[in-house]
Amino acid sequence: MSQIILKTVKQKLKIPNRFDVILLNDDYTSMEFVVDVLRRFFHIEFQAAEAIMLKIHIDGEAVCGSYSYDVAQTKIKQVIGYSRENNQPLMAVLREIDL
Ligand code: TYC
Repeated sequence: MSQIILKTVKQKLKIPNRFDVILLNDDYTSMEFVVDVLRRFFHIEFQAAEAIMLKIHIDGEAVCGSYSYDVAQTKIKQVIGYSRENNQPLMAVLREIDL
């Protein structure tokens, strides 16, 4: 007797990982410079950039945007490169978002 075997193939759809880019506070980077960075690399308007900068100043850090891994890494390189060119110690890090 012939048999028909039905197989269900589970499609694994992987949700792409997202990463927060976080700026860290320090005692030396000027507030104006951080606002410039937020506008230049994260396309945040002036008032929102000022609010985020102050949040970093008070809390020690703030999320500036969330991106795919490659874009997040590029943002961090851009921020750190631009900061060093301008003799500022500003640091940016990446954190994976739990989805
Ligand atoms: N704490 C800095 C100061 O008082 C300002 C600052 C804000 C530095 C945010 C870094 O990511 C930063 N000049």
